[in-house]
Amino acid sequence: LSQNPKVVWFTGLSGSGKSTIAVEVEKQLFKENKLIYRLDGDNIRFGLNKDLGFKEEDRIENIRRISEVAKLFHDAGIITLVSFITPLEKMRELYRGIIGKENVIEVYVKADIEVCAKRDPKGLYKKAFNGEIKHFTGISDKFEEPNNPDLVIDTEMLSIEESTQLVLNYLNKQIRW
Ligand code: GGZ
Repeated sequence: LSQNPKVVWFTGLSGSGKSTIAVEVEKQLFKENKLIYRLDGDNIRFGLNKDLGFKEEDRIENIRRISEVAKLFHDAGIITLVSFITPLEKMRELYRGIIGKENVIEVYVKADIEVCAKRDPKGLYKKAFNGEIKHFTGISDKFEEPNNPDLVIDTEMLSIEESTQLVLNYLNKQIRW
């Protein structure tokens, strides 16, 4: 457990690298025997939030519930890595309000929409361009760049290893393990 646990909230476009980096950070901290937990689409959108889609009100409710869960983990002293697009600044204000601004580290995983669309690891951008997926972030739905992130990770410039290291360095400065 940590004396001053943090919620590390990764925001960024689909395909920007949020989950990849969060997984790598988790692996490294796990190796160091740190107590951590990771929340992402795979364990939240298929369970707790399986009733929610991608309309704005659903995304807001998605973020609200995730924030409440992250707050519980934080209360328990567990460092929590949270990786969701979180496309609008009002959603980021929502999680800061619920978890407490001082308890959150906001990491903007940055890559241009063209780059994400080219990576297209799951073929979702192709579907969004074809109109098969509506409300797709960055294509037919809004993504606002964060106003004041604690850390910006430019995945067009940095490797996964370098990106992971930047997050770990930042955490090691902030957290008393
Ligand atoms: C954006 C979508 C959509 C739409 C399905 N828009 O790259 P992925 O696949 O694995 O991660 C994306 C994930 C986004 O869910 P979040 O819960 O992170 O979004 S939010 O924070 O805005 O609530 C993507 C997939 O779900 N996906 N449809 N329309 N991403």
